[in-house]
Amino acid sequence: MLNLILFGPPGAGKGTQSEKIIAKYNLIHLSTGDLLRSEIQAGSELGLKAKTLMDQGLLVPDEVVIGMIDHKLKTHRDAAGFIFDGFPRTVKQSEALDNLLASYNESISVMVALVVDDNELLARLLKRGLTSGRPDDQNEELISKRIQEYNSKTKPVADYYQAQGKFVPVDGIGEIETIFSEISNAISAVK
Ligand code: B4P
Repeated sequence: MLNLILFGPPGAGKGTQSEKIIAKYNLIHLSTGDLLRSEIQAGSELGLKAKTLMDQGLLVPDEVVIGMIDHKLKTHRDAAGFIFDGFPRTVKQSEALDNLLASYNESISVMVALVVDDNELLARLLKRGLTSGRPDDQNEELISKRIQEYNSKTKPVADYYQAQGKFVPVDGIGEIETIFSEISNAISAVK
């Protein structure tokens, strides 16, 4: 089974590259951002709570996203593998993911981290905000808050997987196809 974490700050290209990886490797896509946005759209209680936090650029509580991932892993027991996009975003989420996978005798194969500087992230997200309708892409202050949350809570996740020898950084600036080819190389090395 191939279990890939696609890691990086907001706007690094995780969603964009996920689509290409899924098409090539036939993996199940687990994007906590997409799952949360579906809950918001459905108007569920969980969605309403998540929306308040997401609209402020803040992370949603660990228990909420861990519960969603747990549920998805249970419903895709026959998958060829998973791509975790936007998850884990805290060390607590990383520990929970490792434990969940261990309960199926599985583990993370590799973490690919897209490296993009803050100015480029801001430019990309403001551009996406012109058409995405996403409240969290709408202004500079909110995007800076998301980057701040990433730096304080999410960056340590990279160290967590580096300590396991699973961390592979990839330059996330440039042509989408070039970046995808670098990611494919990182996957081939563990497949
Ligand atoms: P996410 O949905 O994960 O949102 P994201 O980080 O903005 O997306 P992504 O990085 O995938 O965007 P992409 O680069 O593809 O999270 C949203 C919110 O949900 C979080 O802030 C948080 O509140 C909550 N949340 C989600 N998961 C959570 C968790 N595990 N724990 C707690 N809270 C959680 O796209 C960006 C733009 O760049 C696009 O317009 C794209 O076209 C462009 N782009 C991509 N690659 C490019 C390239 N090479 N060159 C130029 N532009 C490029």
